[in-house]
Amino acid sequence: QAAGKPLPHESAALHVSGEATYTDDITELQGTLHCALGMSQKAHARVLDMNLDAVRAAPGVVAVLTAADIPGENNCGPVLHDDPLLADGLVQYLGQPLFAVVADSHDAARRAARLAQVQYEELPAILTPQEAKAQNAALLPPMRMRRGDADAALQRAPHRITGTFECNGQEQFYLEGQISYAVPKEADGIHVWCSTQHPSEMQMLVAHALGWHSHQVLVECRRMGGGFGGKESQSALPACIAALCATRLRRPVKLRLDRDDDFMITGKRHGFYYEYDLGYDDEGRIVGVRLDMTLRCGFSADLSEAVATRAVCHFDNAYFVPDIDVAALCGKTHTQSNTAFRGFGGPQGALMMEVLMDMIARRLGRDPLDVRRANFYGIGERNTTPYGQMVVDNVLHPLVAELEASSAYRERREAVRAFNRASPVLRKGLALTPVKFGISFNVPAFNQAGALVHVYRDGSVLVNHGGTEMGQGLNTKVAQMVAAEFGLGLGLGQVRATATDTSKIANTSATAASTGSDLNGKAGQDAARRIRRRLAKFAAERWGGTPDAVLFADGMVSVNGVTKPFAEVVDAAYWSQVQLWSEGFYATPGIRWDKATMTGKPFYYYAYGAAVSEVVVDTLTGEWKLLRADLLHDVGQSINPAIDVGQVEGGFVQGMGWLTTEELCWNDQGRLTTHAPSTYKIPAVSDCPADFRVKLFRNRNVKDTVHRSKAVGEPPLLLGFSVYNAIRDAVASVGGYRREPQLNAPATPEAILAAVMQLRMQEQDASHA
Ligand code: MTE
Ligand code: LUZ
Ligand code: MOS
Repeated sequence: QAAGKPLPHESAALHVSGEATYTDDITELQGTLHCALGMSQKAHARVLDMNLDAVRAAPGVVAVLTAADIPGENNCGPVLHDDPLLADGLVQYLGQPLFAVVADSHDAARRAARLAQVQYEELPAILTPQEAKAQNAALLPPMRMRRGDADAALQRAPHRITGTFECNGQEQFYLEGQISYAVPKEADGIHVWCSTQHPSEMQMLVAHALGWHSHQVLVECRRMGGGFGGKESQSALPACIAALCATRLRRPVKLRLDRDDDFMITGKRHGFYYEYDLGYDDEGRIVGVRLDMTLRCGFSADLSEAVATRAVCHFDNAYFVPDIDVAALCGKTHTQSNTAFRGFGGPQGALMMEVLMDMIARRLGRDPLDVRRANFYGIGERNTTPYGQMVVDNVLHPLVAELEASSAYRERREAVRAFNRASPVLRKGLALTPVKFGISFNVPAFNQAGALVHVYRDGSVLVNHGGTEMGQGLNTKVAQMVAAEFGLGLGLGQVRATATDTSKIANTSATAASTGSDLNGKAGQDAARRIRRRLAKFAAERWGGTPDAVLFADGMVSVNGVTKPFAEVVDAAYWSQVQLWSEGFYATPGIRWDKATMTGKPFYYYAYGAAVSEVVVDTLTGEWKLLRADLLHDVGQSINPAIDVGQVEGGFVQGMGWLTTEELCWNDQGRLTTHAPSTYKIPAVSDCPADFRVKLFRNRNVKDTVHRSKAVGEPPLLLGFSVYNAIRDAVASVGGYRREPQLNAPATPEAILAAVMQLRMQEQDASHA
């Protein structure tokens, strides 16, 4: 009964009443101290002297710790060991933590942290991906994926476009900032409550920082107030520093980053710089591409290698590219170390392709949808990706056809053209963009998960799994899958999910790559099935019939004409010494990846979707508004349509924010000048279109996923491209659709206005000539 129903999020009532407990809401133990970080004021410098006397003397200060006070490894980098907890002699970005202050209040700690007197010897800083590329400043070996002969294809292509493009990064802006609360336990143990997508990684990094074993560290997270990738690796800094201070002082220590500090210290989505060379034929079909991408990685590697890999594997998006040569450079910049953000490089790869699609269409004077269709992966032919995986589950043809009709795309294209002919100042734009997103961690081993299900004697069920809840509804979905096995619902006294806890499930993967419900749903189902099999065997022995014939439905267990409440059967089984709890495990089959050749089968399946957006742009001010958006997204057979629609809407709006209003600016000193909601603008409720039509595509995963569902967390973010492309379409109307707007992402009003003015000037020049 529970599977496939639009049930409310398990914590919905707690979220709206304010009762939901986040890390900062945990009742503080007596003697709790508060930590704040002192930050570098230079982007790249040697620290000549750090005078912390005034910090130590400040009111309320209990201790000040520096790199020298770290007993274990001074690192919180998840892959390479290049991410110091506290800078040790060298600073590599403005905002880098230099020391930790522990005081009796959060405010006292923050005030004291500003009193340090630091002398620097400044070093040259690299502040943009272009500079990193020019200086060949790379954090990792360059990456390259090739199929066929791109150069030969470009030579023979009837048409060619070359140029450069840029997209900026994006701050995760989780409503709950990074936070950890560390409490020392007996015999060198520590319990860390941490807002994290990756408790097992936090456990390991805390152990390394303390020079301890993993079994001494317990990390727990009931829920996050959003993660969006920002708490996949970078929850480690607060976790390790809080743990360090707590073990040193033998008192509970909380480290909560203030919003500004969170912006200044933690990494964001990678901004990209692209150089492209594209060949196409008269139909608009791509013949060959050469693409060179440079990532703004920041000062350390973090997850950038996997991000770059996903970017390279998503440049194709929905399209077959016969001859291709894509390179990616993990550029080192002296800025925050960029990290996971919803889509994990996929959006940056696919955005370039979607911009190119519109360029081809404009040059050929064809409708962009026709050009896109001509390039779609085929069914049966033209269906192998550049990395060698066959696209066997393509639903783009029917999906896009359905959206084209339901959104009245053709009629509205005509209407937009007619409107623009009659409107000198306000210009409308329309775009349909598709998405194909690969599901699985591109590090094959990470595709595993565990769960622990307890059935108590009263028939109530407690579910624990290795995934984390960040608002996306994972606990609800896993509880639904477990409830379904027992014929229960999610009501009171039935199935309840508990906090993620490293002492319950070991060696978990990050809740990331949208795989949370695929992996943990299967693991939870596995655990529940083991218990159910035991219950069925018991019931058949007690009441007759075969175990296979035992039915679990509507809170009852039936066999051989006997029907009993679930709780009664459970209690009877207990008295017959039946084990009523179980672990469960799942590993995605068949994932392969060869890093050297960049080929394999990195994805279990693909999720698809498409969106149509219509905007109106004021060409005198650059302001714009999204008038209507139609979204059609494939989640396979939905476990919970209410939650899935929420994910699709949220992803779309977050993608729109990235490409339009959210702008990260660093000044020439490397200081991030947009570090608070006053200067960094995420979309608000009022930015949602008044006419917002969101539908789930009727589908069933061809792969054996839990309930035949598909992952939904990240793919809809790419639907936001349609807003950006619609803005470009509106701007292009100023040049009679003959010229390409010079418009990078984000398309802020300033950038839109500049692009409009440039087109107007070009038009004037052309008419004078
Ligand atoms: N939805 C909410 N409400 N909050 C979040 O932080 N993170 C996104 C997505 N949806 C996020 C979210 C990201 S980056 C990922 S990878 C997935 O949720 C992770 O959860 P899942 O794998 O269970 O879908
Ligand atoms: N790969 C991926 C990863 O595709 N998505 C992720 O979130 C991720 N995280 C860590 C390592 N590889
Ligand atoms: Mo999501 S970026 O994979 O945490």
